Amino acid sequence: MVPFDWEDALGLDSLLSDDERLIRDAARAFAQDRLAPRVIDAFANEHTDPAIFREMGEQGLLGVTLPEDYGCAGAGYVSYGLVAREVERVDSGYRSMMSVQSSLVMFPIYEYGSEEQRRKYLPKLATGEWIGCFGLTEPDAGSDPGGMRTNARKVDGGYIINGAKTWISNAPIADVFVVWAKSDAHDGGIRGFVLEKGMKGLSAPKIENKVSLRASITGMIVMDDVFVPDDALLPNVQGLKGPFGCLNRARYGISWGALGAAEFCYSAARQYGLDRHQFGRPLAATQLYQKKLADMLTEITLGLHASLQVGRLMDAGKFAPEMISIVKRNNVGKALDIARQARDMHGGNGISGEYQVIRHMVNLETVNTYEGTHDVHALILGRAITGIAAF
Ligand code: TGC
Ligand code: FAD
Repeated sequence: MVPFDWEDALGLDSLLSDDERLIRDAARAFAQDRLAPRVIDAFANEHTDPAIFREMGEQGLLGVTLPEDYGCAGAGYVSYGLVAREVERVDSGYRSMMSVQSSLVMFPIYEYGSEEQRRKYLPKLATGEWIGCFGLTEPDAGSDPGGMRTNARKVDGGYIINGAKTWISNAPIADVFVVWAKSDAHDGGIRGFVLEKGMKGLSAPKIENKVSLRASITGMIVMDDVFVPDDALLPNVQGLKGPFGCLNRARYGISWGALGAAEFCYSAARQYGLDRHQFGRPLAATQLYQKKLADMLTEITLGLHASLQVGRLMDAGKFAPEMISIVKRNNVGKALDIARQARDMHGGNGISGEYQVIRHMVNLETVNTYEGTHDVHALILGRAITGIAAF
C-alpha cells in the first residue's frame, strides 16, 4: 500500500516519461514565477502583455509538438497537454494565448504550408517575436463555420480577400493572421491564407469590456479588399478539414488546461476550508465541505487520465476527433462546475479578485463556449453514436 496523494490520486505522475516530467516542471516554474504574479492586475485592467509571448518562446513553450528544425521543442502531445495544464492553472487567458499560437497558427503553417512558409514564419512564431491569430468565426457563422461569408477572389498574382472575423484571440496585437475564406478559384471551397500586419485594407479592432478571459486580448479581423500574393495561400489543404485539423489540437490542449484551472480552485477551496473556522471548527471538518472536495478530486482525476489516454493515442497517430470532443466537453464542463463550487465554498471572499476562484470561474465560461460549445461537442458525439447529424 502507498499513502494517498490528494494532489495526484491515481498516480498520473508515474505514467509520464522523464522528458514529460521535465517539460511539465519547467512549465510549472515559468507559470508560477512569471505569470502568476501578473495575473490579478492583468485581469483587473484587461491588459495583455505582448512580452509574455517572447517569454513563453524563451521557455520553449510555443509550438512544442513541432520539429526542432523550425526552432520548436519536437515534443509529443502529452507534453503539450501538460504545458496547457500548468499555464491554465494560472489563467485560461494565458493558455489561450499559448494555444492559439501553437495549435491554430504554427500547426496549420507547418501541416498545410509550403517549405518557404514554414521557414518564414515558424522560427519567429516559436520565439514569440511574432504573434499569431486564427480567424474562423464570423458574426453570422460561429458554431457553423461552413456558413462563412469571407471570400477570396482570384486576381492576377494573388487574391483579393473581403470579410469580417469576430471573437478572434490575439488579433489586435497579431503580426500573422491565419484566415479561412471561400475561394472562387477552388469552386467556393474553404482555403487558408496567411495575412500579415500592415497589409492594405486589413484591420483588427479590439473587442472591449469582456467580463471573462480579460488577460487575453480579443478582437475582430476586418478585411476590406485585402490583396494577398499567391504565396499567401496554404497550399496543402482544402475544405473545413483544414481548420478542424487545427481545432483538434487546440481542443485537446484545452481538455488539460481547464483541469489545471480546476486544480487551482480545488486546492484553494481545500486550503480555505482548513483555515476558516465557523461554528467552532474548520469548514473542512464538515461533511458537506468534504463531499464537495471529494467530488472535485474525482472529476479532476478521471478527466486528467482521460486526456492522458487521448494524448497517448495522438502521439501514436491513432486518435479519432470524437475522442477529443469527449475530453474537451467533459473536462471543461466539470472544471466550470468545480470553479462554481469553489467560489461558493469561499463564501463572500469567493467574489474577491484576491482569492482568484471567481476569475477562473468566469474564464471557464468562455472556455466552455469556444473551440466548439459544450452542446456542439455533444452533437458531434451524437452523430458518431447514431450516424445522424442533428446540428
Ligand atoms: P462536417 O461535414 O462534419 O465536416 C466537414 C469536413 O471536415 C472534416 N472534419 C474534420 N476533419 C478533421 N478533424 C475534425 N474534427 C473534423 N470534423 C470534420 C470532415 O471529414 C469533412 O471533410 P471532407 O473532406 O468530407 O470535406 O462539417 P459540418 O459543417 O457539418 O460541421 C459541423 C460541426 C458542428 C462539427 C462543426 O462545424 C464544428 O465543430 N463547429 C464548432 C466550430 C468551432 O469549434 N469553432 C472554433 C473557432 S476557433 C476558436 O474558438 C479558438 S478559441 C482559441 C483560444 O483562444 O484558445
Ligand atoms: P452560436 O453558434 O450562435 O451558439 C449560441 C448557442 O446556440 C450555444 O449555446 C450553442 O451551443 C447553441 N447552438 C448552436 N448551434 C446549435 C445546434 N445546431 N443545436 C443546438 N444548439 C446549438 N473564434 C475563432 O475563429 N478564433 C479565435 O481565436 C476565437 N477566440 C475566441 C475568444 C473568445 C474570448 C470567445 C468568446 C470566442 C472566441 N472564438 C474564436 C469564437 C468561438 O469559437 C465561438 O464563440 C464559438 O464557436 C460559438 O459560436 P457563437 O459564439 O457564434 O455561438
